[in-house]
Amino acid sequence: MTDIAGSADSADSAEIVVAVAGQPNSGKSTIFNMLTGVRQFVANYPGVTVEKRVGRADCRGHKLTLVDLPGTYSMTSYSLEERIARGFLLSGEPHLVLDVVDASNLERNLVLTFQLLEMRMPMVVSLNMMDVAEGGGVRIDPKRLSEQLGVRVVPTVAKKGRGKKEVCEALMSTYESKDAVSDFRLDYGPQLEQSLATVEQALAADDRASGYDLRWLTVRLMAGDQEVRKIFA
Ligand SMILES: Nc1nc2c(ncn2[C@@H]2O[C@H](COP(=O)(O)OP(=O)(O)OP(=O)(O)O)[C@@H](O)[C@H]2O)c(=O)[nH]1
Ligand SMILES: [Mg+2]
Repeated sequence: MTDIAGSADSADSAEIVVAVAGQPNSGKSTIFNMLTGVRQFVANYPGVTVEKRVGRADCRGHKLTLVDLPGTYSMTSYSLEERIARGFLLSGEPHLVLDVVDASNLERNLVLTFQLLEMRMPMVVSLNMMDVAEGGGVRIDPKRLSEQLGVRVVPTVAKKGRGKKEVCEALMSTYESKDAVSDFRLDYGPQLEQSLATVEQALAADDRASGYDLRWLTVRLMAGDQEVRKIFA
């Protein structure tokens, strides 16, 4: 599965690699800075000149390598940033995704969260900008959201360093739990679901699909994703 994946030489194998993903301006870099402090360096993604920010953190005695991904509204393949972010997630290098969500813009931000969940990687949601959300009268129940998404949800105010310990704890608990991948499944409605099932069945017998999550591959193919289509070209 190397066609659309872009790996990078950022971590020792003993380290836990965390990809920090999220929509533009959700506070990814602030969360990244909060967790890594000054232990940062800059590299490039293979083949492109886009800056790759990498940092180190210690969580509960474990060494973490964090990668601050470019901000993307979705996880398709329409822009260079999206291809880079998705390529890194699919490279097999990250063990965990930290999805930074702007709590004051929850509905729009969840579009990306759903796409990340469809990639079926162990994930933690940082419900950031809680101060802005609360200031605007938005009330979110993190526990309820966590139950609905099937992942740990941690309220944060990254700008003030609030939630650092809790994010660390959630990352480690997710890493250590055996059923770390959420079974959340977006329902596309009876008609589409029928078509998805047919395509997924066909893909199950196709060697080129091996190594990918079949449901994710099916959804992306049916959405006309050019990068994913290349796998079958
Ligand atoms: N009020 C408030 N501001 C925040 C919080 N977290 C981040 N910010 C601010 O929001 C702005 C955007 O934060 P960044 O960390 O640069 O966001 P980003 O997701 O890395 O943005 P891109 O890399 O451009 O996608 C900055 O001015 C931060 O200081 C928060 O929890 N509360
Ligand atoms: Mg940033």
